[in-house]
This record gives sequence, structure tokens and C-alpha cells, in this order.
Amino acid sequence: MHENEQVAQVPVLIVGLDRNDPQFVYQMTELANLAEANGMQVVDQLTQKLERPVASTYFGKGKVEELKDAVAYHQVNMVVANDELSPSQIRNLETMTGATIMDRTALILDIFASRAQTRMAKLQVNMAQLQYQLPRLRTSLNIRLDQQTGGGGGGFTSRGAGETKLETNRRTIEHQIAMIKKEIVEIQSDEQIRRAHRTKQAIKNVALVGYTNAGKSTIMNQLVQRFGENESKTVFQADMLFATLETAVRKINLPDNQSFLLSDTVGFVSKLPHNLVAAFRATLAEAANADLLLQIVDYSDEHYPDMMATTAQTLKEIGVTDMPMITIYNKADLRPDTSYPDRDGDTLIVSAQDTASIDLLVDVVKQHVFDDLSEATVLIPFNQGEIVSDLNEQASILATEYTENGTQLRVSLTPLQVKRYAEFIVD
Ligand SMILES: Nc1nc2c(ncn2[C@@H]2O[C@H](COP(=O)(O)OP(=O)(O)OP(=O)(O)O)[C@@H](O)[C@H]2O)c(=O)[nH]1
Ligand SMILES: [Mg+2]
Repeated sequence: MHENEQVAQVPVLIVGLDRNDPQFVYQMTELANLAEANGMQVVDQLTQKLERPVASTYFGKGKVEELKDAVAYHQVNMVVANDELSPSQIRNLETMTGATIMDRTALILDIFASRAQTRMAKLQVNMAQLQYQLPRLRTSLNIRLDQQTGGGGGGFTSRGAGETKLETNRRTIEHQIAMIKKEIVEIQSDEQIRRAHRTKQAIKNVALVGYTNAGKSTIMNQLVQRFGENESKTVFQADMLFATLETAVRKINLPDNQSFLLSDTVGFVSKLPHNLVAAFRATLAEAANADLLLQIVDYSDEHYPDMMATTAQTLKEIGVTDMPMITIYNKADLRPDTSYPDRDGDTLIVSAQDTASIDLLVDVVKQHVFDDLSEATVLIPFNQGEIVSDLNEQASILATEYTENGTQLRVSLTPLQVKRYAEFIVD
């Protein structure tokens, strides 16, 4: 599936608890995909039906034995768990199986860390990583102490030194988190200024959302290439999980002088770690501030209903509810017997590679975004030139004519603009 990621493959076992969640089977598939995206190769999986994890060891006693045998049989050094584990669960399982235990959260954080490109994305991921490490410090410290003392573990003296070091480590990490927060706030305030500016411009915001690898960036690029201000301002698109980690905003100018801003954001996955959601909340605010959401769905993946459920859940988590949304079933070209483009109300079936699909998509977006616009003719006296420039920036100008009484514009206005410029409207 991810043939473009040719990292040396580390063999791993994946494990999970089946708590009668209808999404469980899918989550294990997803976990295997995530592992693969992180340069691992899944050689086997072990699952156990349990209401809730065993506090000390996650799995029940017998299953831990089975896991130990599987680790030896497959000769793997790493086991990846489908849930976020407590520090003691990790420690105990490591002791009992002899393998390194990585939980789902650490795995996702690892992938995000390897994908992060911009300063902001790096800071956000780094903060989530440090927050994940903080309660787990003792574990990593123990490992380091064991290494220093030749694996024997310490007597009283080294433990005492360890406690002090633990405190120092904790303080260092807390300090790092504080510094990162500060820098994030600085970058964000710049972004907020930009966003506020856009809102003032009364230009509509449309945001692409959906499961990772659904085709959001590809659709963005199709629109940028055809209607963007600068067709080379495309974004990174690739067949991999979490190709996009930062929001990109592009202005789309449709032929009849109607423009909107389109934003592309980080893709979703189930059980996205809370630290990460929190760290990316500002990035995801782009979606929260939109006038319209375009949910992109990979229609060629048999698990697409689960992916849609995950998207709905994540949107709820970041506080995006009751937002007008168009659902776009993408990659229809990969499905046999599916005709596209096709439309049923606010639901589309498309292929991002197909021009007619993009045309249909643009039509539907237009209907949503510009349906409350009305055309008017305004006459602006020459001594009020600033209003002409305001309109040029904020509204779609359909025609301009210079008469002896001033500049006469044919414009497309929002209801608010109709009110604001009422005194200049002549027709
Ligand atoms: N065949 C086919 N491939 C598509 C289509 N749309 C996107 N793809 C491919 O799907 C892969 C993922 O596309 P992206 O646009 O990067 O997906 P994304 O939703 O932005 O993913 P993230 O940024 O990881 O959340 C790329 O290899 C695209 O070329 C489509 O309609 N048909
Ligand atoms: Mg993307």
C-alpha cells in the first residue's frame, strides 16, 4: 500500500484488546498501516477479548505468556499495542516478554515527528511528545540507569542519584514545554492576525477535512492549478499516512470573479492521541472557522464507513459541530462499476484526477458559498476612492465604468455589504 516508503523494515507484533467495539477489527488493520508507515513490518497479531485492560499488564496472564512465546517464535524485538498504555503496563510487559513495548500513541507521535516540516508542525509534535514522556520519565530513566550500571540495577546509592536526576529531567522537560508553548503562541498570534484580516475581508472560507490519505491535498492541488492565483502553489500530496501536517490556505478565483479561500489540513485517524489533538487545535481551527466543510472520503477503501465515523468523531473532539458540509466520495476511478461524477444533493461521487469531477465539485461549492450574494450597481463619488478599493478587495467586481459622477461598479455583494453600501446602490 505504501510502496514509496522504503525504510528498513523492523519486524513487529501488534496486539489489541477486543472490547466488543464494532470498530475493533478495523482498528487493528489501521494499527498495522500505521506501523507500516513507521518503517515496521507486522509479522503477526495477538488479540484478547476483555472488557477492560488488566491494570498491571494490559493483557490477562495467559495472554502475556502467549505473547512472550510469540516474541520468541518470531524473534521480534518490538510489540505495538492498539491502546495507550500506562507507564507500569509498559514496564511490566517489557520485563515479562523481553521486547520493547510501543503503544499506539507513541507510534502516531513517531510518524508525526518524522513528517513534520515547518517550524510550527515541529513545535506542535515536539510538545505532544514531551507531554507524553513526562509521566513516563521513570521508565526511560530506569533503562538508562540499567545501561550505566551494566544492567544490574542499582543499590541505594544509585537509586538516590536517580531520584535527583529524575527531578532534573522532569524540570528540564517542563521548561522545554513552557518554551515551546511560548513560541507556539507567538506564531499563532501572527496567524490569528492573518485570519482576522481574512474575516474582515468578508471572503468565504472552505476547509477540506477527512481521514488521512483520502485525497484532500490532491483535490486542493487540482483547484489551485486551475483557479489558483499562482498555479505553482501546490501542496505536498502522496500515498502515505499523514502526508499533510500543516494547514495550507490558498485563494481560489473562479472565472466569474467569485473567490474563496480553501484550506487543507492534517488528516484524521482513529484514536488520534489527545496530546496531539490539543497540540494541533490551532492548526485545526482553520476547519472550525470555515463557512463550509468538504469531507473527502476514500471511496475505494472498503473501510470507508469507519473512516467517516472517525472523521465525525474527530470533528466533534475539536468542537466542529453543525457546520454545513459536502461529502465527497473520492477515488471512484478505483472502484469497478461506479459511475462518476455523480451528485445527490450535498453528496458527490468523484475522482480527483477527472476534470468533470472537479467542475461538478466547484459548482456545488459555488452554490453553497455564493448563494446569498446579490448583484448590484453602485456609484462611488470620486472623492470616496477608498470605497472603490474596499470593494475591489472584498467583493466580486463584475464590471467597472468611469462616469462623470464617479466610479460605477457592477458588483456581487453579501447581505452585509448590501447594508453597508446601501447609500451608493443605484440599481
Ligand atoms: N486513483 C486515485 N488516486 C487518488 C485520487 N485522489 C487522490 N489520490 C491519491 O491518493 C494519495 C493520497 O492523496 P493525498 O491528496 O495526499 O491525501 P490527503 O487526504 O491529503 O492525505 P493526508 O495529507 O495524509 O491526510 C495520493 O497518492 C494521490 O495521488 C483519486 O481520485 N483517484
Ligand atoms: Mg494531505
